[in-house]
Amino acid sequence: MPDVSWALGRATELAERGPQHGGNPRVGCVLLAADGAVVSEGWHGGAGTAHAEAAALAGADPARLRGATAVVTLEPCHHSGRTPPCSRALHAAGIARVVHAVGDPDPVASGGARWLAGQGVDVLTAEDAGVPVDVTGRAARVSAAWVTAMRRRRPWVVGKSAMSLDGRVAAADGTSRWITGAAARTHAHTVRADVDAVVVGTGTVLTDDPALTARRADGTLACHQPLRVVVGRRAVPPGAALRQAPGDWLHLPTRDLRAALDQLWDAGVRRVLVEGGPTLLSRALREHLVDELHAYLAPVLLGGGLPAVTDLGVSTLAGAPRWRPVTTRTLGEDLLVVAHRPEG
Ligand code: AOF
Ligand code: ZN
Repeated sequence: MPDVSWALGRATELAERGPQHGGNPRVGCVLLAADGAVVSEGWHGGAGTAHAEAAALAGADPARLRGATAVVTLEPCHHSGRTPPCSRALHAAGIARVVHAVGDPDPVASGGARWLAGQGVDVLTAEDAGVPVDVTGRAARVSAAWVTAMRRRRPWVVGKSAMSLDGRVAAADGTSRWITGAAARTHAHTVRADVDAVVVGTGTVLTDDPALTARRADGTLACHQPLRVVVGRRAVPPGAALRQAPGDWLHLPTRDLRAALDQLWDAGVRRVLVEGGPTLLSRALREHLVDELHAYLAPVLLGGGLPAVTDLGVSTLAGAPRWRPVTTRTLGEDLLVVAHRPEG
């Protein structure tokens, strides 16, 4: 009996190799022969490249696929997009059983599970296949941001702030460079390189004049550059650094962040990093538009200055939203706390 739980754990690891930018989910796939041996594995390397199932099938000995089980983190697609449908490819290869962790919420691509079942393939959710909840949970988390964005039809929003231990992003005189150290700043650039768009307010452009490109520790540009977006009514000065830096940028002259996100969604943006400053981040939080928070905490105390977040309408502790911590890690002398918003 193939160990489907192990295979789903492995498929999750494989999925994590894929990018979070580009508009497609991270997906991993393990093909198991009837005797439980691994036939092959695959993952999705980003929009326009082979899907996880197709990648796994491509690496398999066709003779070993008759009666095999495909274990996938996401329901196989059933559409011809940039690549052919995985549902048909799995069926054509003779796969007898498909186990998937979560359904595909994309109305254009979904339907693979039902179609495969109609062809006589044994289609099971991971839960129905008896996979432990912690393994299924990890498999679901690998594409959760993308799934949530698809369901809501708005980009997944990561809000970032680099602050002192007492929650300030600038000292009383406005100085803010640099609160966090090199390791934290390098990490923030890897996050920039894995989103579709980075969003800042006009205030940040005027005070910090950021280039907003994704750079490596040595200063060279990362392979993937996010679309750089400035939101707000004030003009972007002709000499602004972001105008000089390579890559696309966009000014959305509105205060309506929700409308800006809708516009970005229509342009194919699925994952956004709201980088600042505190005015924009606070507004995004107030409007419940932030899904994931990245708080970089530096061991410095300012005792005054500009707070990272203001005016959330919280008047008593019991009324304060408690975010769900996802990970905590040290970066040099700094600490990074990643948390998801309470409602999921
Ligand atoms: C899968 N396996 O590895 C991925 C899936 O434009 P395409 O052809 O890349 O299709 C994108 C859609 O396919 C995407 O919106 C999602 O519904 C599904 N992604 N499906 O079976 C994969 N990446
Ligand atoms: Zn597919």
